[in-house]
Amino acid sequence: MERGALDHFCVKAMKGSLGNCHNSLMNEPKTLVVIPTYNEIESVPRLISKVSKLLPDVHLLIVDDGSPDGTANAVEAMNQAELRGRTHVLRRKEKAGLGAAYLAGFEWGFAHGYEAMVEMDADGSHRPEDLVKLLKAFYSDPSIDLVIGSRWIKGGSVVNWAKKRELLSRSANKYAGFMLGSSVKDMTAGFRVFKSSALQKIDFSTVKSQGYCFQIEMARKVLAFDGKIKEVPITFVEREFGVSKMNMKIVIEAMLRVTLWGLRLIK
Ligand SMILES: Nc1nc2c(ncn2[C@@H]2O[C@H](COP(=O)(O)OP(=O)(O)OP(=O)(O)O)[C@@H](O)[C@H]2O)c(=O)[nH]1
Ligand SMILES: [Mg+2]
Repeated sequence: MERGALDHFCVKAMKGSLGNCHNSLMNEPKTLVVIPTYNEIESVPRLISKVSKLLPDVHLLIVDDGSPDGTANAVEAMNQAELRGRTHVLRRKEKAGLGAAYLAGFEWGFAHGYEAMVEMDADGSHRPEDLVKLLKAFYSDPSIDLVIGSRWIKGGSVVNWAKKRELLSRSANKYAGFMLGSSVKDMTAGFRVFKSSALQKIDFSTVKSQGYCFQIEMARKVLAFDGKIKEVPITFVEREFGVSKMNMKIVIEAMLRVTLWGLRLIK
């Protein structure tokens, strides 16, 4: 890995000691971890603490859609108390879907000049130790546009998922791969690192998906400009706290759009 690449994040996580950490305060943060939230007050403070301990150089952006449980206030309080301004909260009025929340987060990231933007769920399913792996892969190869944390490649796994849920995800990914002619094994994965300049090639006004189909659509758009995608195995852990926002509407949206894209009935 290049020296510059290592400077993006603390190597403490990889070498296991504070003494091996690069002098993080000397470096401009170049990586923004975007975390959309809706009623994640039990999960997101734990996640923020873990990520910022493991990766002191990254900044975090919580994109909250007016969570009635006070998620945004809790994060702001935490930011003042222990995080010293490394975490930002983008408050949106109402629940408008994962896709819209990410696009707003990316726009914020562009405006603040980050070079890389991470997508990460708030619910603990995406492990901070895997984030270290994703960033390492991303920064080790400047030609990469998108790193996907994959459950469905060798070395990837899911923990505490019902068989039914696993089957749904595996089949959805097989179907998407087949319909879209893509060799990406986990198109629906929501744990990713995008190069900002790659995201800037995408016209956000053409991104229409809201649920996890958003992930398929974004991967598809990267493939459309021949962007380089690398999958890195991760361990996905079922959420411990809070409630899943997955529902039938989200599944149908994905099935429908993938079919229409595959048959070239929509762009
Ligand atoms: N801002 C915002 N965040 C959302 C919205 N819907 C889901 N999220 C967040 O997106 C992330 C993923 O949502 P989950 O409910 O975990 O859905 P999922 O991971 O697809 O499904 P599960 O595996 O069942 O948890 C979590 O951090 C949610 O809080 C939304 O409409 N707006
Ligand atoms: Mg989840």
